[in-house]
Amino acid sequence: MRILSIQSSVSYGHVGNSAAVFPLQRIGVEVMPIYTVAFSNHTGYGAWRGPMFSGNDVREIVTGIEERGGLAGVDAVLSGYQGGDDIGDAILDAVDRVKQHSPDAIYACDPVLGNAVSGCHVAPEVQNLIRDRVVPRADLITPNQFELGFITGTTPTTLESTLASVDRAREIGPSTVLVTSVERPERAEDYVVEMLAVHGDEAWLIETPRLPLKANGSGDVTAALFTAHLRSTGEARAALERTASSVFTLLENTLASGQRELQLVESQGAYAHPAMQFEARRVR
Ligand code: PXL
Repeated sequence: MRILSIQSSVSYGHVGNSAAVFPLQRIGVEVMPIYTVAFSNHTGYGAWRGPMFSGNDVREIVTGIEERGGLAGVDAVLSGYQGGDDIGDAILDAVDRVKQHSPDAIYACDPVLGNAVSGCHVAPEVQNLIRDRVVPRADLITPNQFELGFITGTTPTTLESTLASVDRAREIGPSTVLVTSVERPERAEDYVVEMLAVHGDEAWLIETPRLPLKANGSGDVTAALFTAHLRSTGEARAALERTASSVFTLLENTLASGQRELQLVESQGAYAHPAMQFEARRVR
């Protein structure tokens, strides 16, 4: 399996490609990372150093890979958080060029906008670009519930309304949707986290205990593993169960370490041999 992954690099800690690449490699994926920024650390610290790259920088790297024949045999293009507003067009350009050389490749887009608690944390022009031009071109999207609402102009809250919003999203373009956090006021328990995967005519829901930590980069690992597992198994259930298992163990290890950054390398066994401690339930 070969994945072209267009995301951030950070030297200290793990977000973007610095979170996605190693777990993918650990499960045997040949990753071609392209960097959108080269920062010292993630922006959650409030201060960071290092350059942002332009859309043209990204295009140059894609061209160089193309000249080596590296856009053939690609299974997926993966993109995440977009800093500048010209990166979106460069990503769409990369998707076009990959699909020319690898017609079966899918475009997996994590439409990073923000979350229900802190609101949107990307610039308004990037939000609109993602909703209006990027998502329609994606085959797989991995929004949280807040992002799903923004993309579809809906307010998903219950499981039913979340499924309806997913259907809306699928009319816009992507055939597969992974909702990475389903918050449901109809459920009293706030000690669980739910993820919902809709693919073909199946919808699968998985529940994991809610751990008391907010770790930057966990969404990037989730999107990367789900993309690879979906591509290799073709099954939403298997992809969801493996991904949830790996990410939960990663978060458990991170919590136990007392560190702020994901214990990404220490958790390597969880990617290759997930404990499979959770079972998905079919909800459609
Ligand atoms: O996890 C997404 C992400 C990507 N890139 C950078 C970030 C973050 C989240 O903090 O700071 C630079």
